[in-house]
Amino acid sequence: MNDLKLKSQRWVYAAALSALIGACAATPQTSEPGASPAPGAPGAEAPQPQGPGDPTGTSDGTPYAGPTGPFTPSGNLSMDRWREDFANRARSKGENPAVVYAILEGISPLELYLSEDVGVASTGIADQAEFAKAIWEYLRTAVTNSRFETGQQKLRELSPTFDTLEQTYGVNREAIAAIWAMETNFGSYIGNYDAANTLSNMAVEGRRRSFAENQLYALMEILEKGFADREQLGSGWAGAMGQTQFMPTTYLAYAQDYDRDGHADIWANAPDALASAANYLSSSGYVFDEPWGIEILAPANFDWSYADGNERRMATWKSLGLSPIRGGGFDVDDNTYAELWLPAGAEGPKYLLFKNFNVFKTYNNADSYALAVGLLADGMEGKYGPVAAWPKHIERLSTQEVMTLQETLNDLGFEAGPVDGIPGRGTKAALQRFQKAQGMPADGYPSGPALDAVLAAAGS
Ligand SMILES: [Ca+2]
Repeated sequence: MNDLKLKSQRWVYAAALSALIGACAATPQTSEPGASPAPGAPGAEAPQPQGPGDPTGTSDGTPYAGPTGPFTPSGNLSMDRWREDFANRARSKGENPAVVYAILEGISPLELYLSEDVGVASTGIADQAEFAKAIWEYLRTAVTNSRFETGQQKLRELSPTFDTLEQTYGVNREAIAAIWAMETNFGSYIGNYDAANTLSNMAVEGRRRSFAENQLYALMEILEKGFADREQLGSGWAGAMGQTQFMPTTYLAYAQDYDRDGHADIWANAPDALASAANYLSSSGYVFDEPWGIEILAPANFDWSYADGNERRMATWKSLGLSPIRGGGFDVDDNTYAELWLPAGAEGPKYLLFKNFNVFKTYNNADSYALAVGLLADGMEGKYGPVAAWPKHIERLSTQEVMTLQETLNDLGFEAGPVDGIPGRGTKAALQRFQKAQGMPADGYPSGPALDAVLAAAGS
């Protein structure tokens, strides 16, 4: 923009108009599902994305037909009341009564959501592995030799499919395969819940009712448009469907019918599922051939307060003395932005993270999940990590101790934010400010020694 400001306003307008006309003339509508570019036009060689299905192309286009009621009682009064009310609202919104019936008939209470015992109902929902375990414990079950081997085998078996996916969506094959591994262990475990049932349970449970009802509307649309059959709509316990674990709204927005049989079958058809994941990653901003992260070494006495969540140009990181732990130089442009991240403090593995790391997090918003995806993708290329050892010898903090840390940092004026026992970015930043003020390595790692130092400074 600075360059443009030097030119006259008229020139800018003329250039923009000419660029726009040029773009319209030369570029086919490559993002339009099913569009075919003119022969010889740029992009004519690249395969075209294909949306969730083409009901008018392969089905006869008639509306979904079937019984419209009455519902069989579910055995749970709250569920029956909610269903009557929701079905009425859906029909008055114009949903096809046969579709409403097909989605909501046969639902039944799941202990996971509707147990009388609060302890049962909250387990699994609140206590997600990504947050409860040490990161190396999480990675030990997520990033395994068996997944590297299966991944390499799948990449060989489906090599032409992955070629097409890279060309069409601009997402590296190992990244797609790593997501596939994380979500359903390469399609071997797609969950044995019925999506409509688990989402109905979520709606009745109530905390996420409007979310669950929106997902149920999306299921109705999938059925109405003939993208999938009623029996296909299986999911995991939270309603995520198929080999790439798409919520119904995500399916409608991103699912792809790779083999063009009229249905985006993310459940049984691996290429459809992989194209869907690639389309989602691509739409989330994936940068082809850019690393998700590079494990680094830093010079002695490096100021770890640079690990503050801010992105800086590679030129800056190089000038600060960071280098790849595997040796050689960074194979990334100096103007590319990266964030310095210490998943387990200055004594553990340390990474420069690039845009693709955050793209992985659009799938599951946990740093540990994105790290697992990245490590799996690298391992499928024979590049195993992390190179540095995890600092298992440093005492980790319990939830109660994290709360003490947060409370004490707040008392000392370092503003750790809410005292919730979760050592998030706010807690780490506050600890870094404390460490820096004390002349300690400012890595923000909420460890036993860090808590001791904070308590000592508070005189307690
Ligand atoms: Ca298909």
